[in-house]
Amino acid sequence: MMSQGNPIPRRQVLIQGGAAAAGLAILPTDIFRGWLAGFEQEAVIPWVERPHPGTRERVNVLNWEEVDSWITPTDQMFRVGHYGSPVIAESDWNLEIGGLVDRPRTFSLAELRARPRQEVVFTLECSGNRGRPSFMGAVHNASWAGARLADVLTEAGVQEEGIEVVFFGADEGEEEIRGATVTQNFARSMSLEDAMDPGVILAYEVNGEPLPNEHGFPLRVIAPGWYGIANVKWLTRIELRDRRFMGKFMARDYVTLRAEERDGATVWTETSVGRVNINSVPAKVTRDGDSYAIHGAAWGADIAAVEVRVDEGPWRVATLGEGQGDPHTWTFWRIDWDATPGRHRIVSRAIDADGSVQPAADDPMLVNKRTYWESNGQLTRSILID
Ligand SMILES: Nc1nc2c(c(=O)[nH]1)N[C@H]1C(S)=C(S)[C@@H](COP(=O)(O)O)O[C@H]1N2
Ligand SMILES: [Mo]
Repeated sequence: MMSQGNPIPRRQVLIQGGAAAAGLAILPTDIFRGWLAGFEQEAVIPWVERPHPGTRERVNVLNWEEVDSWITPTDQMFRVGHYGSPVIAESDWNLEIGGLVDRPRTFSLAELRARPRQEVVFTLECSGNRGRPSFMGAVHNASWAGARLADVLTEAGVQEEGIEVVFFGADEGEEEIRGATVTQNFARSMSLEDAMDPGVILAYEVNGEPLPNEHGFPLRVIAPGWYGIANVKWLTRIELRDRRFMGKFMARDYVTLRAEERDGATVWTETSVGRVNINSVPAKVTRDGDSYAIHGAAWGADIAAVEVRVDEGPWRVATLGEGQGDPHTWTFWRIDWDATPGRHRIVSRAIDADGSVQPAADDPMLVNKRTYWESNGQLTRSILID
């Protein structure tokens, strides 16, 4: 039951001031307590467009209609491994730091665990999420713990010429590169400046447990604010280099190709997938007696507002729930809906703290994009009310 009625988001209360002052007594945490319990009592009305049957089993993505906890349980987290999923024994493993550093060294897992522990809740999204109709829930919101990368780099003593930090995974595959066939490890890089961000950790735990094998045991990079690809699993080596790194997952795969109009001419740009973009989806429609509600999630930015539109109606402001104010986690939202029988189209758009709006599906930015990565356009879903 939605016993708390139709609460006013705190931001709105503050804007409306005086008349709504009574609303200030409702703390955001009170507002959302009971929502999750409410979810269970409400009936979920399935979307008309179903993902392909068996999708969940095949690629292990979230089923949005089943999402009922803000933290994604570990067994429901999607996973991606381009070169399979190596199984590593802790006793056979260490982390090397090398290249342009004054004090190259190795760490055992115990040595990393003994360092100051940093925790972060982070919504990790595969940049291919929503790039195809069958790949719709490649996103999870989990709690990670690990050692701070910046401290490890500082201790290693990055040399003057060291500008690029390359992260190598234990997983490897055969690649054909300009006529040569080579065996390569999965690798991604960041500029030294990005790698020194105090939010980036070398994570050994997720949701309070050691990393499961498929999520990178024993150690992975967790880089809040970056697409999944930057979060290198099965990490074995961190290497400082004096020039840009152009490995497969930086410069060939995970490249966004886009046409941009400049002075009447078309310029094609190719950019490496990196920081996450603002996004939102309507997750489910629920019914409780005669009351309908639309629930969803928004992420990829400091979410200031989410607006929802049904058919050709006006955009209406949703109520933000758990996650509001944290730019690195998803924010749950919901809105009451006076549903009428028939088929309806529901679309959401997220707006960040700077006022930037999630692009419409027909925004030139998206229409002129030729690759499927970074598909963050507004999502329209259909539903049948009887
Ligand atoms: N070593 C390694 N790390 C990797 C990958 C990989 O194939 N190998 N895949 C990346 C991609 S594309 C994504 S979306 C995330 C997925 O993280 P998860 O499997 O823990 O959900 O891991 C990233 N880290
Ligand atoms: Mo990904």
